[in-house]
Amino acid sequence: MAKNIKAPEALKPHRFCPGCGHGVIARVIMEVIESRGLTNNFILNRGVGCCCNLRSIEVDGLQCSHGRSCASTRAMKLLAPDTCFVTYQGDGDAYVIGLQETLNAAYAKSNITLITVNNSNFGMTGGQMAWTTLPGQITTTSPYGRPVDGPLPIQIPEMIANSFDPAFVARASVQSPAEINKLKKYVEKAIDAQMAGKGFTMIEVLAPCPTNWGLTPEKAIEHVATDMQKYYPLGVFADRT
Ligand SMILES: Cc1ncc(C[n+]2csc(CCOP(=O)(O)OP(=O)(O)O)c2C)c(N)n1
Ligand code: SF4
Ligand SMILES: [Mg+2]
Repeated sequence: MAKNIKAPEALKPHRFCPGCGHGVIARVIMEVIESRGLTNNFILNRGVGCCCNLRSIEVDGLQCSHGRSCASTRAMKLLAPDTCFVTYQGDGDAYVIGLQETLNAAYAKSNITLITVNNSNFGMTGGQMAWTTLPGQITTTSPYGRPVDGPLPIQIPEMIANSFDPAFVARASVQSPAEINKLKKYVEKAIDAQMAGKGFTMIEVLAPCPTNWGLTPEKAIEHVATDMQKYYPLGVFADRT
C-alpha cells in the first residue's frame, strides 16, 4: 500500500456493473487485510476478467496474464515469503484458461491464497459459456442453453480439497449479509493460515453477473441462491488450519 488510508477505500473507484458480485468480495478481502494489520505487507494479484475493473491505484499487485496469476503469485511468494499474497481471479481465468496453474499451485501446497469469483461465465468478454456454466444456461456461445446431457459444471474446490491436502478450501456466496459474513470468516481463516505457513488456501465465491445473465440485480441474487447452489454447495471442504 502506497498510502496510509483505510484499506477498503483503496479499491475505489471501481467500474463494475450495478449488482455485480466482484465489488463486495474485493471489499471483504481488504477488510480482512486491514483487520490483520497487513495493509503494508500485502500483494493483490489479479487475473484477466472483470477483476480488472478494480481501478485500484493504492494496492500493490500484478495484473497477470490470463490464467497465470497462480503461477505469478507462487513465484512472488518465494521471493517474499513473509508477505501476504492473494490471487484474485474469475472462474474462466482460474478454472478454464488457467486450470493448469491453479492445480499446480494446490498440488505444490503453495503458501498463497486463491479467491475465485464464480459467476458461471466469461463475464468481461460478453458472457461466453465456461466449464462453470449451468446446464440449460443461455450464454452468448450457448444460445439454446448449455446442453443438459453434457458434462456437469466443474467443481474445482471439491477436486482440490479431495486431492491435494490443502490448508483451507471453502465455497461462499454474496447472496445475503449472513453469507457475506461467512465469506469474511473464510477469508480470515485463509489469510491466517497463509501467514502461519500452512500451505494452499482457496475460497470460491458464487457471485451475480446481472449484465450477462440478462437479469436485474435482485433476480440475479435469487439465481445465485437457488439455481447456482444446486451445482455449487456452500461450505468448507478442507480445513487443517
Ligand atoms: C490468452 C487470452 N485469452 C482470452 C482472452 C480474452 N478474455 C479476457 S477476459 C476473459 C473472460 C474472463 O472470464 P472470468 O475469468 O470468468 O472473469 P469474469 O469477467 O467473469 O469475472 C477472456 C476470455 C485474453 N485476454 N487472453
Ligand atoms: S459483466 Fe458481469 S462480472 Fe463483469 S462487471 Fe458486469 S456484472 Fe460484473
Ligand atoms: Mg466469470
